Amino acid sequence: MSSKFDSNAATLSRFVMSQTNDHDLVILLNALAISCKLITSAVQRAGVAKLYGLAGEVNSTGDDQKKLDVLSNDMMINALIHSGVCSVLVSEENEEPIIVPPAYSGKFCVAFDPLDGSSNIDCNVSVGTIFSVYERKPGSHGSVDDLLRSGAHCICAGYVVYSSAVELVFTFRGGDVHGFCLDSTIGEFVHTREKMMFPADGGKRIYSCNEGNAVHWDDPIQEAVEHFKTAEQPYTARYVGSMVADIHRTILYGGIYLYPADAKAKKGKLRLLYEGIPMAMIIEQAGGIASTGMFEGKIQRVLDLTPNEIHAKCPIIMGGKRDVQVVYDQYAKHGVNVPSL
Ligand code: AFP
Repeated sequence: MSSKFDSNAATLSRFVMSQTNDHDLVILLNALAISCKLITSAVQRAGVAKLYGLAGEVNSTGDDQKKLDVLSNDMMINALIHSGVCSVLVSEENEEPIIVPPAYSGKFCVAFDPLDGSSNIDCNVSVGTIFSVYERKPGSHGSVDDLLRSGAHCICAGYVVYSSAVELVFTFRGGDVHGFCLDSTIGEFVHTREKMMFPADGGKRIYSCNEGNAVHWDDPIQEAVEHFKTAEQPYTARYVGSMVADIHRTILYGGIYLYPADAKAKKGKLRLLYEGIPMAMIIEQAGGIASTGMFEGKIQRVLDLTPNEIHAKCPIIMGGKRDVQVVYDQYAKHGVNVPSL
């Protein structure tokens, strides 16, 4: 019988329970989903609830904190601590790691950017949440060392984009990438995209970067972007300035996203633990490439990097093979050893 009501809703919780026997992991993803629903409510009511503007503090990155940054951070921290399954939390908004009190402590360590793209908040442009999950090392009671490990140790990663729809995208290590839209009528994330994959042919020809930094880029990056603009089939420029929105579009439509190292920011801008690693895991498991471009003397895979501190940065070149190859070709012309794709 057709009906506008779903009598068999494929919710996020149901999906997670079907994928793992680890009850603590189910609880963790439930806590993450709840925090993202709370953040959705705050983002959607930002205007009427007078949540635009600055909170008056500066975060770990040196950026001015917005009121919504602070509120979203509190929402995530409270939900994760009270889940009882986390021992260490790292947030973009907190200089120091948060060690969960023993009464609530559990086996997971979570790094997150509660509200990425917050400079877009006050004009209602898409923002997002990004998270990566690690398990404590055997014998550890929870310390930053549990998180200062390469992307190979990340067990699960995801992001939520708060936009015309609210969508949570996540993957378990080695698994497929799935998308879940928030159905506001039932307050649940519902499975809407199965096995998300980059368009096989590279998809739309889109390049996405902050070209205001172009004078600081190295020659191969400048030449790659020039190639995108002057190719026989020229590319279109799209740049939201919220990594979540730019990466979400790149996975769905195709193209390439670049935030490279440059002469003024030798490690790039983006943060490894809660931007680079989770997005790299999602990108690779959706069939894309997640590279650093030239970083510390060589071209590396983002997931091979090990952060030396919780807010470590990394350059990012992410996209489909067709377009990352263009960047690698420019490096090869300059005599750099490039990985084969
Ligand atoms: P904000 O949260 O300070 O807006 O930074 C967002 C971000 O970390 C990432 O989401 C964007 O892709 C990138 O920075 C934009 O940086 P630029 O403003 O330098 O282009």
